[in-house]
Amino acid sequence: MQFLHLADLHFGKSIHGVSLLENGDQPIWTERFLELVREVQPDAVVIAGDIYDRSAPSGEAVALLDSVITALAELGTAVLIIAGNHDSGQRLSFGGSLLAKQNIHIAGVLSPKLPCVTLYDEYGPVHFWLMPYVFPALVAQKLEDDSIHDYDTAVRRLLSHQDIDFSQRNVLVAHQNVTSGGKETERGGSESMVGGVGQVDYTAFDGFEYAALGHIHAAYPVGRKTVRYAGSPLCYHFDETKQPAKGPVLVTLGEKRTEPVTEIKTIAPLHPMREIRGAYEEIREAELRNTTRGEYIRIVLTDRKATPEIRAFFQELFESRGSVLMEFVSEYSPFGAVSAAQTARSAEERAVEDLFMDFYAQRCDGAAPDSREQELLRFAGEQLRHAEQLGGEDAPEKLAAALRDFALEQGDAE
Ligand SMILES: [Mn+2]
Repeated sequence: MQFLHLADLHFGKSIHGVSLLENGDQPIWTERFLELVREVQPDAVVIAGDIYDRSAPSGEAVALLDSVITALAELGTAVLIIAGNHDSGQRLSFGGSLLAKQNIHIAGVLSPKLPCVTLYDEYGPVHFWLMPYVFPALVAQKLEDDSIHDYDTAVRRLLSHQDIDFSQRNVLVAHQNVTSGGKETERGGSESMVGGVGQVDYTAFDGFEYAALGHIHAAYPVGRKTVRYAGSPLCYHFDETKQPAKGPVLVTLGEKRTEPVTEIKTIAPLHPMREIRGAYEEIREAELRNTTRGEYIRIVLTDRKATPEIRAFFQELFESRGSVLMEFVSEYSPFGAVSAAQTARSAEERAVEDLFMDFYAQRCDGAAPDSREQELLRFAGEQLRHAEQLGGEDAPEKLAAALRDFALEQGDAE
């Protein structure tokens, strides 16, 4: 059996004010992805969360997902989708039981018994367990177990609550911060700090043939080859241009007790991202000669300040080539770097933690919050996003109490 594992589509995402939907990046990626599906003809396509960039996606983002799953259904490919921390599980589940009849299975809202989809090949059944993004309070609520306080415990208790026959082949689809031995791994750069709080050790997935993970935007295995992040389909941050290739992972499952084979199938982006670093004159010379078209560009000046005049020059040059100058910064002046207009434009696209980090840096002369403050900040952001999901009118009081407990706990730990 073969399936394509992908994750973190973030349909509707903007980078530096450029909409990846309107500018064609995500629609073209979708076309190229469907070409890949036609070529490979997998039994299933598995999407491990963060389908949309925000919980209330735009009409265009919804239409794009609609076109993908419709095309996959027509190709006869099973589709398995879970909600990530960016998705609204409820919205994603719309029409879920009807779609299931078309072999499109969406796990949006967490239920104590996870949806399990069984597909068959010549070696028998393969059970796909669909676990939408979970956090401790949610699992505690669903399992009516007050003793769950951390992510690792939450995921293990939830899995042990399922009736999984490990003598058969099982695949888990999950969207969590999975680590090996507590070591934080290669982040994509574009995850922001969202959901960065709780680690789940990869050993929680022992027994599964394969764990199809989403959440971290880099593509890599965690702990063992077959617990794996697919990575986001496109680079969402300039730091990610330095990462190894990412893209859908083609997973070939053989018989029970044979190791699955994985292969990364890269899909060329419509607008490749490129960072240019150096002295002004050198960059100017090189770029006047370089006629590459249709790129997303970041310039880092190393020898002078990033003035509006220099910015205007490059902006015009790149625009004439169908490229976009997304970032123009100087290593000399970290705060003159991003223009106020740019910051304002992208503010609503960013996580509250990131906005606060910027605010903090501006107020404290470039200093960053220390690690304890960062943890607190992550925790607060996480709780805010969860408040709606958990419901209840006393959410603000609960948040305040949770923050206080968390701060005390962190203080004790130090
Ligand atoms: Mn995520």
